[in-house]
Amino acid sequence: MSPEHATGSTLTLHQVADRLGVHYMTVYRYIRTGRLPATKVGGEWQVAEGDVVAMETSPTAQRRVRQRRWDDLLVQRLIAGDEQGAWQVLQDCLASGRDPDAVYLEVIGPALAAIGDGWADGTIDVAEEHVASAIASRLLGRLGPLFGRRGRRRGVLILGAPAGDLHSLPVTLLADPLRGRGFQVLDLGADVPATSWAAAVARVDGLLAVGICATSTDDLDAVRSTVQAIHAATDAPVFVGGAAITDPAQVQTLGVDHVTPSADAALALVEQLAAERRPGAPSSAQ
Ligand code: B12
Repeated sequence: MSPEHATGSTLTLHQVADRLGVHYMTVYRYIRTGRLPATKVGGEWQVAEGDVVAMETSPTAQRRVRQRRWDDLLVQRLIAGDEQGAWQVLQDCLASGRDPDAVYLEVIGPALAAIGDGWADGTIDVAEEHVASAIASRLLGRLGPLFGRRGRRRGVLILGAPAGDLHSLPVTLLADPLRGRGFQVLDLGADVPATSWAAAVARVDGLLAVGICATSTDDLDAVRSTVQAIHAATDAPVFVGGAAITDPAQVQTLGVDHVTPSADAALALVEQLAAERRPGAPSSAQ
């Protein structure tokens, strides 16, 4: 509780959530990240009402209300197992003027990350997280056609996750925005053995690049052997990104050509590789 708001009544996490019109997980995140002062009393978080008022009236909070927190709304529907409601949130978001890229990278991605935080904190159980993931997969399947683009393909890309890594959603979350930019993307999905990566890349002539998405930190050895197998089968550059790619020293041991710390960085890299591929374009090493 901050000293200047120490008087007055206190609210529970759920009461604060109702008051601010956000999911209780979001309030939990505010507390954990220090944005909302709180104290734990008998295992329950308590928040001074004055601190809630301060948050309600802050310019950031007001901007949020104006913009609507689409990711919060989506988290609520996903956790409730309400696929139709989740779909409606995304439709409303698109109708408000956000483009499909923003829906993927600024709404669905952060909503999934929030659900992962809740799972790690114990505020969301495994069943809720699994239901949310299954709905998210179906939502991406329904949204995918929005990224269709007519005209000549700008190059072929192969994306996927290494053996042992079951996270396919982050792959699709990048694959579709790349399709929207005119690239042909083969999405290999999750848990792809190194030999299958090698076979897949060898089947494509003139491959622009290969992207490995490593989400589970347990699977970095698999990334290393995947990179070796791909390099033995194609000259195409290999880039790696994803939540597991955090330690620069570790990254150096993976043997990749490029590292992409975010979806935006991955999109920019592919654009750069396509530009370099154009006849007469100067080539650049990393
Ligand atoms: C959904 C989910 C699952 C689902 C996956 C379903 C599916 N079909 O994908 C299931 C239930 C299978 C699952 C399993 C597990 N999960 Co999980 N999961 C998640 C969750 C909630 C969402 C993943 C997601 O889609 N994120 C959204 C995208 C946007 O996230 P992103 O990584 O930032 O993706 C972007 C970047 O990678 C970027 N990018 C940058 N460069 C590049 C390059 C390329 C080529 C690509 C494609 C993308 C890319 O673009 C992406 C798109 O924006 C995350 C939480 C989280 N924070 O992500 C946990 C999370 C990833 N899981 C976690 C864990 C621990 C597990 C399990 C070990 C749990 C368990 N005990 O069984 C298992 C691991 C199984 C395995 N062997 O892989 C941890 C990972 C911790 C770690 N770093 O190792 C997380 C972070 C949860 C947490 N907070 O602890 N999980």
